[in-house]
Amino acid sequence: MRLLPGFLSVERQRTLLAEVRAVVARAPLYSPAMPRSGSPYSVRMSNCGSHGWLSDRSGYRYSETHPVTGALWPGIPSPILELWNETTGVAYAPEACLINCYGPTARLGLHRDQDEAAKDAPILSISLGDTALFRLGGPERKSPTRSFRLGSGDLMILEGPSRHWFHGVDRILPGTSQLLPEGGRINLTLRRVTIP
Ligand code: MD3
Ligand code: FE
Repeated sequence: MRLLPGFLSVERQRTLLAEVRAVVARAPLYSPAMPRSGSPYSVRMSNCGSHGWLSDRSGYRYSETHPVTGALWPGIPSPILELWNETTGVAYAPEACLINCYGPTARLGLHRDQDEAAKDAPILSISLGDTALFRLGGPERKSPTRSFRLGSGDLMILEGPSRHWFHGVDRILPGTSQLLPEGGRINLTLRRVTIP
């Protein structure tokens, strides 16, 4: 895992935020349901890219279309693709950009990302807005965990073994960033889905 704290200048954060706003205008945030129970996540989501990550009663999967509008996901904006090229060191493009939107009380339980056929491709995480208390474990649910803060403009690259580790967001620290006028946090998770 590589953590790049403060990688993005405030100007670059604002550029990314404007691109995310334009995506969400076409592909609105929605509240996904958890498999089986159908309980809503506290995080609202949307996607851009050819593959969008979805969760609903029937499980987790990638879809080419928005679950509410039925439209194809918007493309991944070039400033976001440029960040992938700048930091991951791989020659192939990401296919999925999941947009996670956290209000002041939203959280994300400990889980692994394992819905991608491209199991060895890196994952790039971009944090915007309020700081998150992030938890990173190990290869098994019972592995010891540590927690650290992800602030606005921080990047995290998951590559090698860490790509498969358990992780989650314990909580958001409200009022820690001025980037989003409405408060809260936006995380962009870029992934390769199909085998390059
Ligand atoms: C560590 N999102 O959407 S991104 C997710 O901040 C997700 O919204 C979190 O976990 C968020 O699946 C964390 C950082 C991240 C992404 C993938 C990982 C951390 C990871 C894969 C392995 C280990
Ligand atoms: Fe994850």
